[in-house]
Amino acid sequence: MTERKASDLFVECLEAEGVRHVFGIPGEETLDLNASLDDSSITFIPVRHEQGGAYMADMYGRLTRRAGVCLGTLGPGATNLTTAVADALLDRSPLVALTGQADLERMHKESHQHIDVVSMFKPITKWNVRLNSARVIPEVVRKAFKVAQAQKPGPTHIELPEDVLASDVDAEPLPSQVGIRRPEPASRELLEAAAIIRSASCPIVLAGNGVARAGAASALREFARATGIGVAETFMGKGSLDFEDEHALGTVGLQSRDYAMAGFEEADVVITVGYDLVEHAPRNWNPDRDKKIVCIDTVATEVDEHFMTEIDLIGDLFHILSRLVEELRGSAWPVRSSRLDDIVLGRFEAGRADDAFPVQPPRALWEIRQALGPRDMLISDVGLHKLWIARMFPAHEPETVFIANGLAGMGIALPTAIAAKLVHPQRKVVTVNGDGGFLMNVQELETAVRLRTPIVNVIWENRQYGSIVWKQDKRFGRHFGTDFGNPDFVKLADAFGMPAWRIEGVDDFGPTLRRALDLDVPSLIVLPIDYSVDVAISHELGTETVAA
Ligand SMILES: Cc1ncc(C[n+]2csc(CCOP(=O)(O)OP(=O)(O)O)c2C)c(N)n1
Repeated sequence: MTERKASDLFVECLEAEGVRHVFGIPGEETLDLNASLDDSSITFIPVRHEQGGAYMADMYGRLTRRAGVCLGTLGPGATNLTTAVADALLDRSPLVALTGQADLERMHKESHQHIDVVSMFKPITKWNVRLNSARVIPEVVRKAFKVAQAQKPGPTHIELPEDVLASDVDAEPLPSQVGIRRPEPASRELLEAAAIIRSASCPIVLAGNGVARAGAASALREFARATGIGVAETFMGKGSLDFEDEHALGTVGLQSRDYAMAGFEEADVVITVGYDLVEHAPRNWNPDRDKKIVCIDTVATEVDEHFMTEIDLIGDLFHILSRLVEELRGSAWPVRSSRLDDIVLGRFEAGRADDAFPVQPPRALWEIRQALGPRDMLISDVGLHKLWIARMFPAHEPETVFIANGLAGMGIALPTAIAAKLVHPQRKVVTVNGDGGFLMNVQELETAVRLRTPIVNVIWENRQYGSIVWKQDKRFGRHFGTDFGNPDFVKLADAFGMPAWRIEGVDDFGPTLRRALDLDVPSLIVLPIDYSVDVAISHELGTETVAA
């Protein structure tokens, strides 16, 4: 063992965790840490706002299953991180946030830029600590990654007082343990669950965010094929089944009757798989509390009066689904059609022939689907466009359509797309944004240009906070506080040094999108959108149950 600067040891510990990138903005209180990063195998990626850096870490973690790392300095750097850290908590992304801090000896008194950052991070992290001594760096870093990556994944935070990182220390990194513990339910529980499902006259699966997170989509597909049981997906569960799979019942959650139209009304047993209640309250699909619920998840479930489960199968989703297939061999239910899917996909297909301009959402989504391959990625920002994507954009594979539906913060799409492209350079990445949300993290266009991450950003321009207009019009018959002007987005992109186009006719969108996707630099497309066609595409589907 050799004595060295604590910041060097800290970075060695990050290397031991397999960290390859740190996204953030350096500060005066992180001088030693940034110097140590500069001397390491880790690439520090400067961003243009800490929120952008934390969103990049969020997506990096989600796609790699290893915690993404972001850095901000004390005070304002730390406060700027919080929105995206909170997103990682509610969307279940492994993330480790690092913040600088003043010396330990000035923390007890009023002091420049000092706020109690650890208290601030408490409600938005799974675990959160101030590094009080250099000696414990190996334990603290290992714990931060272990907790962040454990099911259900989420953010942790380490505060780094400047004097602690500048001190000398003699210690070594602890080995990273990446093997995920794969606990299994007891055989008795599996048999009991199989018996409940076997006795069902009309079982149905509700698949959530956890399916992709646990890498269980192929097991779910096999479960559906072997049993005939249909699968409805939440917004974040999109792609658990290929939408063309005969067992796919569609994406539920936008309107009150989605669930009924997908088959929940007649269902007597609901099998939830990786379902996070943060997305849609179970009241929406179990209003009378009369469904028998078999819950398959990675950790013990939330309590909700509409989600009182018959049995919880807690453990590895892939394993549990495979075991249930064995137990249910011989019992097969008839494949059911979904009225929801018929309405939505019918409207989607009809979109191809819609030549209205400004463009209506179904046509815009139809063009994007044609331009992307099955494993390419569409990342939605938050607004009315998100509801259209959730409702209508058909997914072939898990982790190809990203809809932030936990925290649902505007401005998520651009920075997360940069990280997605870093992780999967061979896949095409498109973002769809409202003109409101896009400006919230527009500064990261510079990061995208600098990193040469060829993402295509499509802005649906309507000069309004569209989803709020939609809600206000419905409730009050008028809207207010929702209209704004825009910069000339093409000139703005040009100022960032990237190609951009404004679509002037509906038939231009598809070819322009293809052209942009062929480039090896980021680009931007402004698409005038007409939101007058209601996202609640059918009165049959009832009133809306979600906020954007
Ligand atoms: C950071 C943040 N602020 C406010 C909201 C509330 N909100 C949800 S959607 C929305 C409007 C989005 O407008 P825009 O980005 O233009 O997209 P559009 O609805 O027009 O598609 C607002 C204000 C939010 N989700 N996140």
